[in-house]
Amino acid sequence: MFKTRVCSLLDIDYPVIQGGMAWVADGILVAAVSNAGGLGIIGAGHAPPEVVEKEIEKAISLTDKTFGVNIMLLSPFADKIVDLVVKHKVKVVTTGAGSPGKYMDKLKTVAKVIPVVASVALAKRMQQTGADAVVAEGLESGGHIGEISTMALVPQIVDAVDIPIIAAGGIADGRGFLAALALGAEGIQMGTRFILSEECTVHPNYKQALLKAKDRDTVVTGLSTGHPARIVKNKLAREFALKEKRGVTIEELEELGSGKLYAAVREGDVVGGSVMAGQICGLIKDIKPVEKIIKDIIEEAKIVSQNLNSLAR
Ligand code: TUI
Repeated sequence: MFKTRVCSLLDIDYPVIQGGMAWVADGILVAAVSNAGGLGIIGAGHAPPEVVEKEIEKAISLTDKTFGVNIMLLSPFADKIVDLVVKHKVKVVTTGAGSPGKYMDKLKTVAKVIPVVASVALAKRMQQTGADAVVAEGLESGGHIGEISTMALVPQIVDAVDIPIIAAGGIADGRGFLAALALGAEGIQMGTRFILSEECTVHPNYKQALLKAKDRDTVVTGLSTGHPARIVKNKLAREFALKEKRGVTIEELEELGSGKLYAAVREGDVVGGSVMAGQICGLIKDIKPVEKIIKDIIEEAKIVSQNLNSLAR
């Protein structure tokens, strides 16, 4: 059921991918997702290579299944993370916040390369450069985002390229999964849903902040820096809005954001820290084991698909 090109490309049972969230997606979460038949992805973010290498080694020790690493292209350590991927023969790489063009040849010697894109133009460029698939990420996502919603972005990219598309942004259950397939995607990537899993090791305050958040409780900060990010509304978000309204320098805004994701995720500072989450956080009411998250999505999608089928008769 729901076997797509994404399943054969990545050697996974279900076309369900866990977003490579910085400071969040560690070896434990990643191994849990891959062991449950999806694809776990370590989030390198801005972390130094020693830290990322430990998580790669942890994932290797906890699963025999395929897992991946996300390279955040704004990181000063991106070159070093590429070297780590090659050293450990990591089988899948996703990239974010830029174009991985200059790393493509090197990465492709060991890994399937799946850039995260937020536009048709970049999706086409990535196909030309040799990408194996792309993640089409809508503005509903948490963290750094583009300008187009998932509903509008996915079918436009599906029509523009031949490689498989994985939809991301605003998906957390079987309805979202099936909707993504209806748009022509061959898999989904979820972040927020996997933060609210038993295996996710983020600070309990972070999970509680997400459980409490309703539909309108996220906001996009840092638009004027050119690197907008969706976070849960809090004191930091208000400070960002105030400074942006006053027209402070990009440097001052970047200074305000620096280290704030780590503070929220690992230290539990959900007031002054950056609580990145997608708009779908309002839908998620429970913390479940990773395996149940994936199984529930597939089961729900089967039922919804049957309901739609009878509606179409
Ligand atoms: O990368 C993400 N999400 C992230 S990265 C991150 S760490 C960070 N923190 C603060 C500021 C910036 C980053 C937190 N969340 N998602 C993938 C993604 N990539 N979303 C959007 C893009 C993107 C945007 C523009 C990719 C390419 C692009 O243009 C590149 C080009 O050359 O056209």
